[in-house]
Amino acid sequence: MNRYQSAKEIYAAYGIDTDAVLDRLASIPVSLHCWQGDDVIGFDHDGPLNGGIQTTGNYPGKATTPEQLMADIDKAISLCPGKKKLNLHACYAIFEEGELVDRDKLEPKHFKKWVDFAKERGMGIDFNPTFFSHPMQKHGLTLSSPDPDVRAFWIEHGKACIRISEYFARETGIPCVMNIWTGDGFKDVPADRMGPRARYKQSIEAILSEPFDFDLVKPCVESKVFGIGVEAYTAGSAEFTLSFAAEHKDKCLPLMDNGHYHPTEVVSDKIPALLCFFDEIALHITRGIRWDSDHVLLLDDETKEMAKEIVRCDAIDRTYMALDYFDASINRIAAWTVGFRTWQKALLGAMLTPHKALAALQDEGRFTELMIMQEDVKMLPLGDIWNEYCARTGAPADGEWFATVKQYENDVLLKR
Ligand SMILES: [Mn+2]
Repeated sequence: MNRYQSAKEIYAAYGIDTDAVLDRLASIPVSLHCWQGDDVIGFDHDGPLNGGIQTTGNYPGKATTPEQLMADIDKAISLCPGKKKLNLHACYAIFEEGELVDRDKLEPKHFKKWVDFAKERGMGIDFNPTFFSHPMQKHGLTLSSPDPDVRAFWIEHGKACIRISEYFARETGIPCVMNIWTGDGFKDVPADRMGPRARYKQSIEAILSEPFDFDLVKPCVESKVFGIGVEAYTAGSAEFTLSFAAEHKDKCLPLMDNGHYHPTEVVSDKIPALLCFFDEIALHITRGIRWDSDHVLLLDDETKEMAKEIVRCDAIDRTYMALDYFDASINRIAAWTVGFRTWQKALLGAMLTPHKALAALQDEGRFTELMIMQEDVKMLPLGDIWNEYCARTGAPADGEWFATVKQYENDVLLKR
């Protein structure tokens, strides 16, 4: 008997059909963020990344052209099992030679090459207006600015992005999640906390007044408790965005990024809370560490707990999952690969957990046995099922993919 057959029998004793789990896991779309490949720069400006986010590190070989970024994404997805979606930011518009279009005037045609790329690979596309790294950020504010010209510019950008998102959905046949996040905030104690939020609310409402089909475009609002340079206050706080989404349920979803909360808060606990009130929710999956919200995803306790909540709440089809992190200090293709494979492992572990039996112990008040069983299932042979999953999906096993990355680094990245 091989290791998979042996593990399959162990899980079967818990009532889990591992073959069915592997089929299901391979069908769950997870959005891969293009911005890990070039440190969140994009192709529409020469300036640095600024406006509440920052990359650190100077690892050689980052992509500087659309062709390079697409080649790097291809390399990463070839190393990852599972169904992918492509996550783009508006600053990744691709212009013709000599053409430059500002963000308020972007059109679907500026993303046609991405659509071709996604369609050739059978992927849907998610999208994000880019409210940072741009001179129309005034005193660090965009949609919440007191300057009506600044707000108008960014509202037009948001509306343009809704039109582009609908284009993505129609072209690929897969709904497009369009996430609104701004770094709007203040470095130090504000004199007015409500004014920026009132303007932010009106601005997002203005963006969502652009006509769109909610079955095709899924606008989201993402909160963040702080940013680099906006440590004291953000307009888009957790309460602000969650309340906004609740009040606009007919055309907006809440998006939780697990790096965007106070360090002792956990998104795993927030997932079932939101599922009581929203038909669908969206996640940015990342790893916060001290002041940074964007380290490469690893298989730590909270990552596993988030996946468990999605699975045991029977919410795989109600949750849009996207990775969101960027590390410029290590090989960027390895960063993508580690994070994507990690989330696959977290989902697999969650799907191989006997949730109904555990919940029954809770409901029956048998807390001693619940504790024991929760500890016991941690030692089940997850790795053997993971290896089978990689083999069935044609992805390399753990320990077998980094040589490919190193070869690509030598052949391609170091020659840039
Ligand atoms: Mn995020």
